[in-house]
Amino acid sequence: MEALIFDVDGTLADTETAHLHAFNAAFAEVGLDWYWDEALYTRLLNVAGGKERLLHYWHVADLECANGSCIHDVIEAVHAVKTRHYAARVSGGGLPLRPGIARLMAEAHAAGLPVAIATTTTPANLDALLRAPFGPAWRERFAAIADAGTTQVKKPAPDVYLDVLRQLGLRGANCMAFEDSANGLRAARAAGVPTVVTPTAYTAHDAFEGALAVLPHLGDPHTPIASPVEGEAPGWVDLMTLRRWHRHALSATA
Ligand code: XBP
Ligand code: MG
Repeated sequence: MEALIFDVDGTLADTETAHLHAFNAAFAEVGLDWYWDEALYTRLLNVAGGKERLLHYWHVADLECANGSCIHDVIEAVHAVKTRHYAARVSGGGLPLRPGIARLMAEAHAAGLPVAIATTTTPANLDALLRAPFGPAWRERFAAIADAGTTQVKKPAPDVYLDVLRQLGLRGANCMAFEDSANGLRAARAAGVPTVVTPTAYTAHDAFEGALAVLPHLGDPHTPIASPVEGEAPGWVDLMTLRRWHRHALSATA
């Protein structure tokens, strides 16, 4: 196992409620009488990418528009306002990392194991979320980053994972991915990356066949998880566990 590749939204942190509130704040600010509740947003999350999600909602809601160009302009404008609201909500440490993330990244750093990010979210969201836990130089923690600024085609397409693998100079099979959603799992698997899934309430209903493991989160000494293996003590996922799971995954495909 030569690198860890993390998704962001739902994986590094449980961010989608903050995204939802930011979308609704943007609708109100621009004067759109739209409101997304959690049930609708959970369904809309099947479309990765905030701009793509807005366009999907526009078509599903069969909304009027003078001509095709206005849809594009409205979506760009609404999404820029939404990104400002999201950054305001999560910057300054408003949203903690999920259990095990900081610990696993520290273990990887101590072991000299590269850590990367493969996300469909907007670059500005990364800075707002990661500046607090990792400091202003947070980008130095990551050997490679692919996001909506570097890669146009969103998950479940593998593009962000292929971009990260190209930057790392590694094969997908030699890495480990961490995701929260079916779209993310499909993207990582399409790039050949063995994947551990830690769903959130928004994605708990997704289907995760092909995942190496599906866990409530990665755990920590103070927030242990029930062991994924019957009879093993509750605990947390550390590098040794991941290397063991990765070896099993490689031998299963050999
Ligand atoms: C999840 C997404 C993003 C966020 C909203 O990204 O699909 O679109 O929901 O962020 P990840 P934007 O791949 O990290 O799970 O509005 O910036 O797209
Ligand atoms: Mg995600």
